[in-house]
Amino acid sequence: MTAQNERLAARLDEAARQGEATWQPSEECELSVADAYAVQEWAVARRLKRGERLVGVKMGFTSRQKMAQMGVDEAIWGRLTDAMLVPEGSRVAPARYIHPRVEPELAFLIEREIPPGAPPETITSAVAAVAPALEIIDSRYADFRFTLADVVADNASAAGFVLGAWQAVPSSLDCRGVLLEVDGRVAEAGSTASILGDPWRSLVAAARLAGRAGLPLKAGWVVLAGGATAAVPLRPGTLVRTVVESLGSASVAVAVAPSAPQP
Ligand code: 0L1
Ligand code: MG
Repeated sequence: MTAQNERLAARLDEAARQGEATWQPSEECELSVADAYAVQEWAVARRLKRGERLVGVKMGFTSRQKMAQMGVDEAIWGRLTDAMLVPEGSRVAPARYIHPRVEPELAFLIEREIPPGAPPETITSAVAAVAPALEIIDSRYADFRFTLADVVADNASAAGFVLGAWQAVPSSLDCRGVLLEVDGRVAEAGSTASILGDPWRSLVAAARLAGRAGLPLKAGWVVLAGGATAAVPLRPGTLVRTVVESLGSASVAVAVAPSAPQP
């Protein structure tokens, strides 16, 4: 770890802790994607030192549109800790985030450790269950503006996740309808096909990318496969729910922001 990467990791970690945006590494230095993953690992290591536990990984840029927008042909990944888990149906405090957005996802529960380099059949057969999920993304950068390396360093904007009830693994997961509702109204509609064409492909990519970093997917871990629709702002006082065809739902409420003190 270079002194520069260590400094970037500390700055990003502090921005997440304080819920305050910071500037992009690309504004002050040249950061390769490999360096950005090192910054991500170091920033998450600071969380682990404070007592958080790694509980899985998330995939990002898993839709063709997002990849094209970023000019990349590979998805990115980030690390999930237990402190990011928001219990299903609970109420989160908006002050915890900077400018959160929420997107509907599919989650995999890993039953057996997947060693780096495992073939696709080993990866898919290591899954115990699947669940509808919501991911809360909260870029630590102003206006959600970033380069590829910036967002990788920022742990792929990971901030929170909600898991619906785990379900037995169905024979196929592609082309399931997905709704994202805000206060009972459909805000976005999509399909699990938007997740790399098939969420199983995203799981295989997650095992490959994390494995490349020397991180085997462990028993009990969760893999968030990627957004099935565009993300929408997570606004105070709203209830957000996703419904995934034949798999159920996951929801989260956002508390009303505390009112400003009266003069
Ligand atoms: O989970 C995602 O696909 C988001 C990856 C990071 C990019 C963003 O913050 O939109
Ligand atoms: Mg996501």
